[in-house]
Amino acid sequence: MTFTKEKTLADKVRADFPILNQEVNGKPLVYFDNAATSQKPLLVLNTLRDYYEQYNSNVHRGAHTLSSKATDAYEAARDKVAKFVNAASRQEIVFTRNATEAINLVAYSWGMSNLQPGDEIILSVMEHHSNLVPWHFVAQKTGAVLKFVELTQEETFDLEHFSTLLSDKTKLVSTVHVSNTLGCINPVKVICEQAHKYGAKVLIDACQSVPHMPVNVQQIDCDWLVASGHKMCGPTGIGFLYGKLELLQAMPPFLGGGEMIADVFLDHSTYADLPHKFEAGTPAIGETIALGAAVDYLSSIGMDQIYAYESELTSYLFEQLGKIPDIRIYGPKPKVAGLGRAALAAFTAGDIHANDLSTLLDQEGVAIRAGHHCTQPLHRHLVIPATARASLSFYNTREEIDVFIKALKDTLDFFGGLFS
Ligand code: 7TS
Repeated sequence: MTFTKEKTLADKVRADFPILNQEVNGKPLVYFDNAATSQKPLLVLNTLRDYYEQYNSNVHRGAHTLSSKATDAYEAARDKVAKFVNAASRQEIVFTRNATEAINLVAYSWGMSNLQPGDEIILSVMEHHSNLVPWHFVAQKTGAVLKFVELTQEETFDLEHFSTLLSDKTKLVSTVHVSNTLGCINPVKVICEQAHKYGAKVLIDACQSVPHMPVNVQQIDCDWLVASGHKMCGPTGIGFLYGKLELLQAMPPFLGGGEMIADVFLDHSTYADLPHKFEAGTPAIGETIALGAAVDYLSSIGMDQIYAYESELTSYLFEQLGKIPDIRIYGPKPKVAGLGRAALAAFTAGDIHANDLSTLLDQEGVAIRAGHHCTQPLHRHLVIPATARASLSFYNTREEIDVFIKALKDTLDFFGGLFS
């Protein structure tokens, strides 16, 4: 009797990602840097090419056929993103260049005009620089005070500490859904519930959750949520801001120019309705349409399926890394924190510098990231200069984890030999 191995999700989708089928330094590529940016399926590549090849034209202005086609496709992408995160209205989705720009939009538009000296903004020590630096600007300009949620023993978001920071002074909580370094999945629904009791607004940085699990803005009940297209199988140069309608309506424009106006006079102007009020100038049209294709692609697989498969990979990755002495992985163990964790592992290996590890792994065709991953304050908090990080996606396999583990062991043996 012959047994046929059941096909994994990666087996089913792998051929959609031609970039994965190549050798790097003479070895088959193992791409484990998905938290930095994901790879793009053919559907997305073809959608981008079709736009430039067949109907490249500016949106919202021309009465000609190509322009109508581009406008329809651009606005259809908004519908797709709205449905993907379950926004109550398509007007609640604003396209931005990336998550960083979306956070800056909220910081400049809402933060600069709503915060007073002594108001408090709660962030956490695990934030990406893009959810820190814009709030530094706001605090410096308005006199608002920044407070930081620390970590539990398991290196997750400390809800107890968070509740001690909340008060009537709290005007904003801005925090990450899934940490790009610790991999923890933060209890964003509870965070919103608690913050709202004090009348504070909540922004969720969903860069590392939207590509890997179902995200439902109405269920979370966040006031804003941001994500980057390039981490969710879409192109670079496109991301989005979700915001509750009334809040976005009350916020002043961020950037001024064409597309965002109703009427312009020499000395003043009136603004377009949402979401155009926040989309000044010619947008990234092809990239937005291709983001719509990425959303179609992810939806056709199903975010539940993606999360379930990636969770299996996470367990296997931890099991294998756990067998190597001197490896210290940061963040919670899979399934220990009750909230699960993302398919990434940031780790140190004894005294070996993360950059040296990643350079030697690259010689084996394995792409991982080394450094502070734009979470310098978190690394300082953990008293480590840098980590090496393997971050996986649904097109990765157990076999690739085996290759990574072997390359890592060989590298550690090499360093062991050097120092013995
Ligand atoms: N927030 C989180 C949680 C992120 O992981 C990143 C990017 C950003 C915000 C910023 O995204 P951008 O598209 O606006 O630049 N994180 C990473 C990373 O982990 N490695 O490279 C980029």
